[in-house]
Amino acid sequence: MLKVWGRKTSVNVQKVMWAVAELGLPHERIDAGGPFGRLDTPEYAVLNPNRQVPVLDDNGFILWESNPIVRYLAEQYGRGTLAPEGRHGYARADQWMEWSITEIYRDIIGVCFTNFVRVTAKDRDTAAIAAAAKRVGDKLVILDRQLDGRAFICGDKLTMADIAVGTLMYRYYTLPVERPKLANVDRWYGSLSARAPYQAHAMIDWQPMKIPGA
Ligand SMILES: N[C@@H](CCC(=O)N[C@@H](CS)C(=O)NCC(=O)O)C(=O)O
Repeated sequence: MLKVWGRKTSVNVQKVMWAVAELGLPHERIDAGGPFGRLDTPEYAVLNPNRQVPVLDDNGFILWESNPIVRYLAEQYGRGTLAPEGRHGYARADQWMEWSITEIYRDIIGVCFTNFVRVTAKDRDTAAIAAAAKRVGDKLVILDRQLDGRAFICGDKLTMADIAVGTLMYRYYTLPVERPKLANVDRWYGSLSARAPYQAHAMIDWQPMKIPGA
């Protein structure tokens, strides 16, 4: 059976778990990271020498890095659904997965989320948050154009592209940051939020993760 190592509050674990749920794969998730520790053990270093979550174990095939895990699951178990058929369709979905990491991840998670959850209110860098939110808003204009006339990023079906980008969106929409009005992105996020697998794995309340004073 498929095993996923990682706490459910990790955005990168959420991405993998959402894919697993969309594919309907029998699985076991093992808590690791954050308050659960485990990452500094010698056994965990064998699974992932970076000592991070998530890690996938598919009957002995071990893989780390959330986007490659999602791509693997999509190709292995979701050809024609999460993994678009054909080189061009697949590459287009892959392009948006990469975009999520290179263009918006750092500002949403590394700057905004981190400042609201891991920094006390007194030390919060509000200028950095505002600048990051502005950069994300500008980038999401590009996504808004892509979603014009499309239900999902690559067309009428949910793909691995929606999983990679969409996982970040729950945090983006629930953080107290300035967001431009983007009708297509709002509609798309609304449709993700209506899916049971997204609700179960990506819409995880992050308020309890706040450090005291945050
Ligand atoms: N690029 C990696 C990043 C993994 C990562 O940053 N994981 C974080 C959680 S989101 C982690 O393991 N943090 C240590 C911990 O949870 O204790 C991926 O996409 O899988």
